[in-house]
Amino acid sequence: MKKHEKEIEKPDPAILEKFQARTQEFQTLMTYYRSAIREVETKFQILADESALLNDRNPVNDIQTRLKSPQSILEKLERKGLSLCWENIENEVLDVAGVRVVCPFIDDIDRLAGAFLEQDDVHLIRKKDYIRHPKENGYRSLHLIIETPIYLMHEKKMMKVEVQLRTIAMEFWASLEHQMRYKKDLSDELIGKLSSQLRGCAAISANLDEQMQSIRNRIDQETIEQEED
Ligand code: 0O2
Repeated sequence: MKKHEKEIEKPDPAILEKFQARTQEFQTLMTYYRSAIREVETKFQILADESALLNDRNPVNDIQTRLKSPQSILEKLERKGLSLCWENIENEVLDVAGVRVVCPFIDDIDRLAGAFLEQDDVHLIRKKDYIRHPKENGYRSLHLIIETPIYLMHEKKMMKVEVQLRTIAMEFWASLEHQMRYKKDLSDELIGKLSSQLRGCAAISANLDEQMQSIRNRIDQETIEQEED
């Protein structure tokens, strides 16, 4: 299983200044989020290891983690008309801690999400199913906002983490679409054309996921039948 943490982009000095005025406070909060990311990542690694052992197949292709940059946190708070403080970050920016789990097949997503949400110390806050209900632009993924404890020296603290589960095909599509969205020098005309092409690719990718799942199911069924004989 590959694992990597996205490099944190260099923040704008003016934004850094706002954060630096409360350095200690924010470093503490970010340390808590980093710990929560570790907890969630470990949970998925354990589920993947067990599945690989029982089914001879790893349901996790890749786990990516990221801590939202100070710049993005501030932008989100400003969009919501909120000031920069600990409470607003904790209550209103639900994706400071992000864990993305990339799976080979759609069924892997359902199984992993189910097993993860059944755990005693994982509390579901919000679920957005962009797989069953893709976004207008074709984006598909399962998004979960959960709360899970981290254990500190003298207290237990509940932390929110955004978990995104998607297939390899969904990840391929989303990373290209993300690049297009964040590329600032593309003309509106080109963005229009590329968006429409991407919508077409989203349909092809959804179809690919379905076909791959159906082949997977057929192989599994055959294996069961052979074992019964
Ligand atoms: P990055 O760089 O990936 O972190 P909320 O304020 O939480 O209620 P939000 O943040 O719009 O509303 O929540 P949502 O819809 O769950 O989406 C959050 C994240 O999902 C995004 O984070 C993306 O990672 C991903 N995402 C959602 N829609 C799209 C899409 O159309 N295309 C792609 N490529 N990714 C998408 P960020 O902060 O935008 O970006």
